[in-house]
Amino acid sequence: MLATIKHEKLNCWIQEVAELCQPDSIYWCDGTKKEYDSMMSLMIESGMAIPLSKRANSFLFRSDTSDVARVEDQTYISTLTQDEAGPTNNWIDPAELKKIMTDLYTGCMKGRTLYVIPFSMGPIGSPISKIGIELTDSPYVVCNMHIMTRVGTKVLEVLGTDGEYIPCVHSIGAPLAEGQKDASWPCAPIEKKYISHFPQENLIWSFGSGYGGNALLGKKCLALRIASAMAKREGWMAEHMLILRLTNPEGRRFHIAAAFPSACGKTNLAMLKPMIEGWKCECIGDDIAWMKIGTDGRLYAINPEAGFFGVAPGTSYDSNPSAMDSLNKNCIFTNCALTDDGDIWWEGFDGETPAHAIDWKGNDWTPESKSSAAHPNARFTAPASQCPVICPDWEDPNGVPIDIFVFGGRRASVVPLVNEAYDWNHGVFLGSTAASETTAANIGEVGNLRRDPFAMKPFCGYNMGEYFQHWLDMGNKLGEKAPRMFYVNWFRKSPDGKWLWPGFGDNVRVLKWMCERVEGKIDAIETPIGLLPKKENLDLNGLNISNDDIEELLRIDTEAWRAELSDIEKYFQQFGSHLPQPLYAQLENLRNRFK
Ligand code: TSX
Ligand code: MN
Repeated sequence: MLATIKHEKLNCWIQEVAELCQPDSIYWCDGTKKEYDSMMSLMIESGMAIPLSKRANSFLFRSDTSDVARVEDQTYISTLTQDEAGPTNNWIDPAELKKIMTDLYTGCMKGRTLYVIPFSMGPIGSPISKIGIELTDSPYVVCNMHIMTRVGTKVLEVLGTDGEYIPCVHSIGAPLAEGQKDASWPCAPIEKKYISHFPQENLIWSFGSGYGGNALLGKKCLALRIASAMAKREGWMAEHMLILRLTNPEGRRFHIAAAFPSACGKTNLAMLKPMIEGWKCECIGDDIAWMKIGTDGRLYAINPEAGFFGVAPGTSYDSNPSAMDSLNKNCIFTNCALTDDGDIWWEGFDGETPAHAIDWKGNDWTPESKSSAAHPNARFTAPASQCPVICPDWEDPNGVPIDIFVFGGRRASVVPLVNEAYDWNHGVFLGSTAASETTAANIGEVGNLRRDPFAMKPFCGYNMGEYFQHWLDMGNKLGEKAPRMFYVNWFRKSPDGKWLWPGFGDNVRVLKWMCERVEGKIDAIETPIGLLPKKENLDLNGLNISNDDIEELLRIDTEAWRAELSDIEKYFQQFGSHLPQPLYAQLENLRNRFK
């Protein structure tokens, strides 16, 4: 196969990386099932992969206890000036960072194979897709990339002799000495992990971690951080959004793209099972949307990924039946528990808790154990094609036309169930001020308010203030054809601490209201914070919810909003001169509407 690769720049770069990292051999991935199977066999032999007798062609992995999540503190946006990375990113001067990492990379693949993974983010050949080449010493990464992206020879054909690609270097940072026994999850110690992005040269360097977004470089690193910077330069959008198609009883289709911070159930919403008659929901993607303005002036979205890398704990037939039905075969499970009959298990799984299991650390576990059986950030990797509600057009190279943007967060109080933005700039204000209360599943104290603008705080590859400006610019280009914008909160609680809204499949009631707003069928109530539903326009048929609870869900607490105003003002200050003037104007308008 090597002989057929005539891309000189690509060959030179691989040679350079190989000379630095000194692998024992180089292997070009062709993306075939045969390749996947033989790679998995090697990992079963080495003890890294555990075949699951209950799920066909599915395997369990247990990571090192130091390597269980993305490492945001060690993730860098390395631009020429710190100002270009902005206040929400970690920054190191590119020359300095490359020096540090070149030292780490020196000899780091000794005793291992360097795998060359040609992959496409987006359907191969789509005008919105991008090609990446990941060089990695992790066979676990190769198998996950097979599921999460389109890997293989076809990608090289599209690349030809001088096509554009995004170079992605990855090493677990654990060279093997002659005769040394390998760890079951080799990686570097925490202080040596670096996830680095050089957006001005479309380059990714990752070292020391084999987990998730740190290692599967097509996802957060390429499709969000690097792509967001490319999108800014080229006039398109790379967003941390699910994409779904909602079809009403008359057969009219609405395409919705929605951004939520972690722990808000984005994957659950992406595969929503509508609880009202006659409405159908189909999933196009659960994490990332790439969007371009089409020849008709509308905004078209593709899902650049080919699989789901979902949080396992909490996923059940109750919370997300379609996700569960995607997991019966051809899946990779990481840091889940192993049951005695050879299946996986996690906290929140349907049915009875097993009396005994092996936990994510490989130790015996019983319900009496003090720690959880699965790690809170345990994951499944599943092919999107296995999702029973995957949209037949999910791989349409032209994408789907977006009608509605939804932003949201988890708020026990203050923020109502739903409100609509007055106009595009107001919607950008809502996205830029999005916030969520922290849960046990994320870092820091439980219940703290964390601003996560457009759910992009960890994923924006340039100055966040300039990113807000890009949103404003896109609105100007889209004009009348711009999607409508909404803000939701499924997580409001009553003063005595119970959930006010049933959530999950009943969220379609809120989406239905949005669709009817788009169709111009219903009017809404003008309030200081935006347009709220009239009670009678929310379809609550078959719901057991009191009038008092509905009023509380839609209540605007003026005192709490005054406090919110000053919090937003403080939060905006960090962006300094990069904060677009129209967002200050939106804050002023909001303040004035409360007068
Ligand atoms: O994913 C969630 N969604 C979106 C679903 C499409 N979750 C799970 C937590 C995030 C990982 C939710 N949790 C949602 C929600 O809409 N709402 C809630 C809060 C809630 C939890 C349990 C109930 C109701 C609301 N159960 C009963 O009332 C019986
Ligand atoms: Mn995500």
